[in-house]
Amino acid sequence: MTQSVARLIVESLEAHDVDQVFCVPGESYIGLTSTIVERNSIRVIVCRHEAGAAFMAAADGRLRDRAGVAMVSRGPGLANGLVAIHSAYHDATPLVMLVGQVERKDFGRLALQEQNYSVLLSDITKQVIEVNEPEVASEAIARAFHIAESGTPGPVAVVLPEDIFDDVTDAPVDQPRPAVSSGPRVDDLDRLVEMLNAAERPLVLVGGALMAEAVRDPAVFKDLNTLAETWSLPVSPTHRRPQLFDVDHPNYGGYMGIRVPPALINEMKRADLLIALGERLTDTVSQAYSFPTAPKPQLPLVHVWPDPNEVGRVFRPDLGMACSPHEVIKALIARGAPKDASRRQDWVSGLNKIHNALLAKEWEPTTDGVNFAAVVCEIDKHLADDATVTSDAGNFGSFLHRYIGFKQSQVFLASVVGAMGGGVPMAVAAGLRRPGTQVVCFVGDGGALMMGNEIATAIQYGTAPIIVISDNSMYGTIGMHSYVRYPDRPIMDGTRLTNPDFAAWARTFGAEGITIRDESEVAAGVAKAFAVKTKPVVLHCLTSAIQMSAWRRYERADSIP
Ligand SMILES: Cc1ncc(C[n+]2csc(CCOP(=O)(O)OP(=O)(O)O)c2C)c(N)n1
Repeated sequence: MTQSVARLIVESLEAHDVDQVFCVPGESYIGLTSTIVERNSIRVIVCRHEAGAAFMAAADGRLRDRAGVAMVSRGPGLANGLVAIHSAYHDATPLVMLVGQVERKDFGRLALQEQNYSVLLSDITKQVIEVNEPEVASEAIARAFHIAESGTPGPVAVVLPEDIFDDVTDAPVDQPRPAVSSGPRVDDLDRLVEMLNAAERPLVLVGGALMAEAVRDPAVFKDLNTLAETWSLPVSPTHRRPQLFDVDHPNYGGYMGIRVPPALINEMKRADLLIALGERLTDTVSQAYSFPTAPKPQLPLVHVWPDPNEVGRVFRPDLGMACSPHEVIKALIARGAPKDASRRQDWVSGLNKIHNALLAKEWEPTTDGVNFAAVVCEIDKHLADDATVTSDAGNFGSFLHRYIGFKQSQVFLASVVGAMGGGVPMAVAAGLRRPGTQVVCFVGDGGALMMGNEIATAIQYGTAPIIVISDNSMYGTIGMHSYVRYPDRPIMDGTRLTNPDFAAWARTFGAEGITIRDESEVAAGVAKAFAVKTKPVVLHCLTSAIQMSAWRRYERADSIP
């Protein structure tokens, strides 16, 4: 059947289960947008910034373990979205970007907003697919999804010239390629069992690839818990994956986040076997390549990640397994734990004791604003078992990881690589995908004005996130880094911010705005925010700058002007 390229692309998206796309419209792909709207099978979420649209699409993808879809205009539109594409690339998050392009007859003329996307995106996408012939349009969509979702997931861009959408073709819809995954080799399993049996102090890190599998199959959590309990293994969720293990599980071996506190990392370093299960072992997780050391780990390393190009890329593991981490867990359970696994109980309990001590809900008083710990602990009391928590990047995030008792039934979304701007859009996406459930977003005053404009999108589409702003009047993380690296230099002018009244700002969007100025107002302010439910709430917290993170304070308070 002959049909337009635009129609063929929409049917191809439908074939890939796409039910919503995030965009800022542009004339370069108006033929596609209008066809989607006319056909009315896919919801178009119109955003305020392309980074917002792409962060939302990435979050939507993570919530379904499918590639989310963003549509952006050529040149400036795509340029605005780069931060989210970069983040998805580092975070191994599947994402399909549909990018407008100038008309084919003008290629190479530096026509209005023209850009060579194969060059521009070469280092932050898995592939750029340029569609210049109507016949390959559907094949391009199918390839984009397959590449975005396979191996190490990531972003793929499909570049669509403005004049191609009205071309007609009789090419059929190219159906989705079946998902490809593999289980462990028998020889490798034998070796893994041998190593595990011999280990007195093994440590299991769990990360993003296991998280992705859990989205499709909740049995992942049950199996992980069974493995930990029967084989006597401590389990440590890695940076920005805190909900992979229940915080109060006795086998919790401590959160392997950014800069693990000394008491915990020193004990972790006593491990005699490290098993990374679905964790890439990034700079952050490996504590800047010091645990494990790169390229040769200081202890035996088993690296399980579903992509042979990744296993062995940075670290030289003693055993590399390019397969599904869940399959490894299931295979170990099937083999049965060794009879003397319980000999490791002291090791497990020792780590767990440190973990619990670190997470004690205690904090020091502050004189220059609310200690954000008080707010986060109060919010933790209100969080439902199926809540979604999103986080922007910044030091306020350390309070979440210290004071929120995450559970496997909850969802946590953030840019793992630490891009600012993702928190609010991810909360909007979570509200759309998980209607009727609690969504709480944490963001600093810096991040709030970087991408807080997407509150308008939340209002437009009827989602009701609670957006908690830690307003310490500074880019606090950078202030901290300056202070630590150059303690004698005056640092504040380079990081200080003058902010609006964020509660009043929220009200101009039609959201609720609540301000917390003092610790005595925390309980009532938080309760009021959770009671709203029908529209977005901004909980504006005037927080201490002296308490620079959950773990650190300025010793020289005089350095805060
Ligand atoms: C897009 C982007 N720009 C800059 C940075 C560098 N950066 C990391 S944290 C941070 C400060 C965040 O400030 P704020 O949102 O106020 O949170 P705080 O650290 O004060 O808690 C900056 C500028 C970044 N990670 N991402």
